[in-house]
Amino acid sequence: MLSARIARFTAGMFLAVTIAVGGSTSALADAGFQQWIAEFRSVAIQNGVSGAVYDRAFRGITAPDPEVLEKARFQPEFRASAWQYFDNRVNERSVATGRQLAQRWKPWLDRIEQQFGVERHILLAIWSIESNYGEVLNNERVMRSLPRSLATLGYADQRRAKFARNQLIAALKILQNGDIPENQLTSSWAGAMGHTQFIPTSYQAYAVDMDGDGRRDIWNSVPDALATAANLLRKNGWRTGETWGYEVVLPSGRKFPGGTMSLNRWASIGVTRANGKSYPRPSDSAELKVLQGRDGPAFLVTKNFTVLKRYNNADKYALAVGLLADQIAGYSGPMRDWGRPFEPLSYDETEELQRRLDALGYYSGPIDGKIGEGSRSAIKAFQARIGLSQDGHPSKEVLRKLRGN
Ligand SMILES: [Ca+2]
Repeated sequence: MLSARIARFTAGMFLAVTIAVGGSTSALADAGFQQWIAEFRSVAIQNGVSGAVYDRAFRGITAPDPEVLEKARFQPEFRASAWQYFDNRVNERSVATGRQLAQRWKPWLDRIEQQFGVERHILLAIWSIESNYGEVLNNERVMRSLPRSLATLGYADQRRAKFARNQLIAALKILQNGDIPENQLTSSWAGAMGHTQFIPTSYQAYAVDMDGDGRRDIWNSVPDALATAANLLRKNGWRTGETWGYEVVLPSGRKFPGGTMSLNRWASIGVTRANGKSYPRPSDSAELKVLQGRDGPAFLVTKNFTVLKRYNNADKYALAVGLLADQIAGYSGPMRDWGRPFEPLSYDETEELQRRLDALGYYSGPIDGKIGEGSRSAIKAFQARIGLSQDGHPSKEVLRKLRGN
């Protein structure tokens, strides 16, 4: 999702009226919400949105979206460890699908690379991680009305109110510009739109009409969406033909300096490439990133890594994009695997685990090979029933027990 600010928000500080349930309370909430919409109309008009566009955008919207508030309140019970984050994003399925789509969209990817100077595998990896190559856009549980979602946050989530108001103005201008009809203006609960999950202000800054139909349609046009992502990277300093970084090995028994040094300097203190090759551009400056302690994979990251973080300001995000891009392009890695406290499953086995948990009534979420809160809770419940320790890990052991059940 295209905003570090969103990711850092935590729950809390909601107006109590929106959380309470029950007849009279929800009626109250509706009236307050409708008043908010009525009042924000003049703000929108002051910012150059026509009253007619505003009224069309909010036609039929009378109550806040309770699922948006539910998502806004949700706090993961713990920080995902590195292997959880990467296994859900860089796996056999995301690599294989990326390779298929590289073929299907080759003529457009050729043109986008030519025009923006951003390599196709990076764009495919972003597409995968942002929307599962557009799959998420078909999921009505995930994609919702953008005006309603932003108005809900603006009305009922004090921490996000300013963000939501700014994004709502930008969203209304997208409608006013005719890029997308209002019934197709959908987003995630937090306002991330289309194949590449841009928030409205970033859309305003970077959206591209690549296919030339006169509309910047990142919801329905894959060329528009991928070119928009490429444009963001280019405008933030992407260096054509250069990598995002290198997997390295760390010599034992010493501490390493923070900050950036040339790859030459890193090599001189023993930080060498994991594949044994030399650095192709030894004078480039690079920073050391170790996400899982000394025993996990280590990387020296270069300028393009920081450009990727303009998409989402998290090291693990940029690293997942880089690693997935490399694998789609045919490289392997990382050579040193993420240390997992259990024997991991393949992608297909993870889907099988979810299907079996579903069949036994422990799980009702999507069968998508991604282990989130729902899958973890289901695994824990199953582990509890058969007397295993409840770690919630998608392990070979749990799958064996499920098969024998
Ligand atoms: Ca277009």
